[in-house]
Amino acid sequence: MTDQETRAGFIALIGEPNAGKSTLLNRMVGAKVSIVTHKVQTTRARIRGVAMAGASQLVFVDTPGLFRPKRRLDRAMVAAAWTGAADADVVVLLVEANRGLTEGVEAILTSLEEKRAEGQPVLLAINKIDRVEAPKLLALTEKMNARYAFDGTFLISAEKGHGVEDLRTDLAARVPAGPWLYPEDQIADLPLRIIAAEITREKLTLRLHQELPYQLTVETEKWEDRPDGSVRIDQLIYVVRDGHKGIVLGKKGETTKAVGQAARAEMEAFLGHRVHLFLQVKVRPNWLEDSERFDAMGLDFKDGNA
Ligand SMILES: Nc1nc2c(ncn2[C@@H]2O[C@H](COP(=O)(O)OP(=O)(O)OP(=O)(O)O)[C@@H](O)[C@H]2O)c(=O)[nH]1
Ligand SMILES: [Mg+2]
Repeated sequence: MTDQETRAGFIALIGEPNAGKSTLLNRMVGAKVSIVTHKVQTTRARIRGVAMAGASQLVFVDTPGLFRPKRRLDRAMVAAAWTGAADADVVVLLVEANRGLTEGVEAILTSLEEKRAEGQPVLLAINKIDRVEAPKLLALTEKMNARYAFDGTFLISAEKGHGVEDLRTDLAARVPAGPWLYPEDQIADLPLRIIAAEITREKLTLRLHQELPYQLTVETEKWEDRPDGSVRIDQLIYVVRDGHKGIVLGKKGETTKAVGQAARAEMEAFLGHRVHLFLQVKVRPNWLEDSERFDAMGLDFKDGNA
């Protein structure tokens, strides 16, 4: 270490579903630790990724999208997101440039006004700027800042990387002085079995349509390191209906097979060694009301109480 004073802190990324929170976390960390899809409600629990900025360690907390929850899982997800914000040293609100100040963003700002801790900085990151013209960005920046007293505004493209380094530099100065919270080479604070389950859930979400991804969950059942350096991973895909099982399996099991291949390739890249992945689909009509499933996802079942 240099003689520079070290700093470290938690930065919560909040926003509507699909705003690009997980994409930003991955870009900050420089590796894919949180899954990303084009669909809303991809992230279900808080995911911590660790990034460095000079002598500052930035622990980014990716959160589920904030929306008006209807079901138990929704409520638990939204509660997890607000807990992430409450525990953070800095909050970054992501807003999509092309959508602007939507009703959903308005609702988040109203909640932020109530929930924001004394002195907690809130930054605005207008994301997906690669999709809109510059004059629109200026107007949105003004409109957002008229609505809420942000401590800073950043125009970014989490996907392309524009503006991300400016945000990183700003955050590096905002986190409190103190020792680092994680070893310098750690990139995520999430058990490997959960990361592996999330990878499979991402591939399923990308392949399946409509409500189905929402109604399934993936758990790693067994993790066996083999003497030859490879690992055997057994996972269960829980669905709520027989019909869903058929869809997840596909004709002659081809959907599960394709999902398994894509997931295995990504796990191998992440882990740096060979993976033997075994997927099994189980019908569990009540998994969405099953506290064990919530525990496995890292959610609090009671947070889902109506
Ligand atoms: N064009 C463009 N697309 C982006 C950008 N950032 C994210 N996306 C896309 O937006 C979609 C949603 O990204 P995510 O990172 O999964 O969004 P999220 O906010 O984590 O979504 P939830 O987990 O559902 O709340 C994906 O298809 C991303 O590729 C960006 O800067 N530009
Ligand atoms: Mg996400």
